[in-house]
Amino acid sequence: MNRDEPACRPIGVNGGRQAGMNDGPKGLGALTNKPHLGGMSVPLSTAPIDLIGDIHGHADELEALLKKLGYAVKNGSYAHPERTVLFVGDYIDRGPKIRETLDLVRRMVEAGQALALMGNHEYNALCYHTPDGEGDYLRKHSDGNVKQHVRTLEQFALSTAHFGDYLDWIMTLPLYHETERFRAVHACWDAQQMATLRSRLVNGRLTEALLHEAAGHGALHDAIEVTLKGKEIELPNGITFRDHEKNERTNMRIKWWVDPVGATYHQIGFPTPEHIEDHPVDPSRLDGGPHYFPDEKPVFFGHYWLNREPMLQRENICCLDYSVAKEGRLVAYRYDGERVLDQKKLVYV
Ligand SMILES: [Mn+2]
Repeated sequence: MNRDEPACRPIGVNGGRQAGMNDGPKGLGALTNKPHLGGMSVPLSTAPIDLIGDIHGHADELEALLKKLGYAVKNGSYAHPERTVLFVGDYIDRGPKIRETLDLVRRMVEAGQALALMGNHEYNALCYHTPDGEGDYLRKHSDGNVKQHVRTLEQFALSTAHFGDYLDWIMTLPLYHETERFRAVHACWDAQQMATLRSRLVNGRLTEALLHEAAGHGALHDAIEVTLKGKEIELPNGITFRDHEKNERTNMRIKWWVDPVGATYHQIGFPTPEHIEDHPVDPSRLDGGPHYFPDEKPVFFGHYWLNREPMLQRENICCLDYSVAKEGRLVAYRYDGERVLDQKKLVYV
């Protein structure tokens, strides 16, 4: 596809974003400092919260899950008398109701009922639609990338301006969330990469300048890649496999909470591709900080397209992505501040 065609035109990212949106009375500031939860005055960090996994345009399942969790529409937005929601990202891509999903999530955020993190698909969309100043875009308009982004753009075909407005909103989403009780991120919490994000992002969020910087090489690029897409390890002996998109891969995603020292590929893969011979892992092939320890705060994330019955990975590790976009489940964890997570608090449709 030619980049001059309407579906590929850069929209929204360079203008029209509401100045000071991050500092307004809504969003993170309201949630962490002055929550208005049905008249209660409790800091969200200790308030009950429902963490919800990757939605990928499945708005019907999202509504069903919210209702199952006791949320109901109030003043145009889903709300619960005592609880709020944290979404771990990936609202777009696939379908069939990307626009409805964005509308629902955004309304909850703007009503102070939810916090929405950025997923890799939102980040990719920002890069795809942002000119690099040299005649291309921060995410190249290669055939593969065009094919991926068109699925989302098709649903906004009648109103690219509307999607531009959503890109501006996506730009305001934080890349991580941490309270004294728990942590949440789209794909991976790595101490070293998080230190980079804490020192570089503005209130956990990107700016226009940081978006451009991250598209190049360097510490910020690496930190965003790992945080939004996960940690990977190169497979031994030139072994490759095909992922769920049928792309040939030379790396596999790993359980970043497992000590790689003494582990084998089967033990550390998340998931381990079929037909991979089991060998000890060479930990020197892994970048970044140490693995996530069992005595750290519970951490919630999505991203991994799991395809089994929802279960905890460990008592402080909870992946919430069970492939709703591939006939799987949309999953939530009902969190009440506990240090040790409880399998029975996973709720799904
Ligand atoms: Mn993802």
